[in-house]
Amino acid sequence: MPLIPIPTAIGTIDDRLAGCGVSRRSFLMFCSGLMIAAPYGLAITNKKTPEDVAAGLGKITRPIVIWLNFQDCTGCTVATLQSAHPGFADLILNVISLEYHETLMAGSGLQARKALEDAVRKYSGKYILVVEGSIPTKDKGIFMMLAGRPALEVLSDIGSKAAAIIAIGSCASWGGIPSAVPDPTGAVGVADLLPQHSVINLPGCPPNPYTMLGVILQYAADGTFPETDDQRRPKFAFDRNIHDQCTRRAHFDAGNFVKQYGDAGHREGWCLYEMGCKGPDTHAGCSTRNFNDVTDVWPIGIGAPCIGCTEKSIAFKVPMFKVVELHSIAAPPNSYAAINTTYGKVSPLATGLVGLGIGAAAGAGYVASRQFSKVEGDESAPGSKPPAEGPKSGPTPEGGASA
Ligand code: FSX
Ligand code: SF4
Ligand code: F3S
Repeated sequence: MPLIPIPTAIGTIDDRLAGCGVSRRSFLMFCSGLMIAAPYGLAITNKKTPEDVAAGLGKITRPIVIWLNFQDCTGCTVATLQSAHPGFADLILNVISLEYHETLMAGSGLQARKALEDAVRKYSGKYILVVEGSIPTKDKGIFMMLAGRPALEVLSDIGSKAAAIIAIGSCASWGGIPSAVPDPTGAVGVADLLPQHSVINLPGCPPNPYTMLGVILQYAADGTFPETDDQRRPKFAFDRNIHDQCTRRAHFDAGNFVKQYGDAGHREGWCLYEMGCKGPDTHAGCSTRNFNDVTDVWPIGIGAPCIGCTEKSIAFKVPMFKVVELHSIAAPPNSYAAINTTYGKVSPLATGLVGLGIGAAAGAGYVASRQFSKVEGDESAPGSKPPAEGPKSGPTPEGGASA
């Protein structure tokens, strides 16, 4: 992809930070946050230390960003608002140059419209367009009008003048929630309408803001997008399977499954597979990157199954509680011992090699037969008893703490 010249009047990130009194320490924290969010596969973070990352980033001319909202819930914007390193104010004022974002700007009506027109004219061919939300196509797109023009027309006009387009969220990537059956507006994503354009998809409902930031900064640094997969998703953020690094994975392997919200297994943090968790079929970094800069804040971390929001063929298409087929990964390895196994007894059979083999096979068969028990009301796990019901320490439903 050819290099896109970025206007120099905007200045470098270093200049801007120095001029605004943002501390070096704060910038280094931002850089280390990016390194954690994108440990590999992103050129700007492929460095040894946060200082090295800061040295590279500081020289980048602040990228010009125009952000359009179409059919969405504004969740992508809200997730970005929660970014802490840098804080949102630093992000939009010092790291990037956010020229237009109708949800965040003070102006409205004609004033806002003029700001958009001015930005598009001034930076034509040089800005990064971020699109949030899907675009209605049915009945010539009359379901969404912006200043009297269908969203379809606005996207085509402003998108064609952008240097590159980032489709943020599942709605902008391929339709998302508005495209769910019966899809009354004919909702599609940006790449469906501008297939020849330089469009990168950052699906998620919402996506992790660090992914967007990494992509924007890499583009500003050398005019390229990171390597993508066949769905235009950057590999650095979507190359891994949720299930592989899930904090509840040991429970899956041991066959410890939540059967009902609030049951004993749910309170103990057991695997949500039987509640419809789509983690085994979903590619995203949520299990390692979390949200809002707070450890374990992500769907499964707070006790909800993954709905596969980064997968075009899953979220809003497959019913939420439907159990997914296990394709690439095997069912829980039969050789794994149950988590709550008891110790201290040696089977007489296990004293010889033959005995070991027979014992393992018999035990594995028993575990496998119990891992996906279809017995109604069976809350137990193979080789274990479910955690006892009854009073526990910790928060009570009323909000107080029980002894
Ligand atoms: Fe919402 Fe964005 Fe979901 Fe969609 O995120 S969080 S419905 S992906 O367009 O605002
Ligand atoms: Fe985690 Fe879901 Fe996999 Fe269970 S099925 S280990 S909750 S990703
Ligand atoms: Fe989405 Fe699943 Fe992550 S629902 S936010 S991909 S855990």
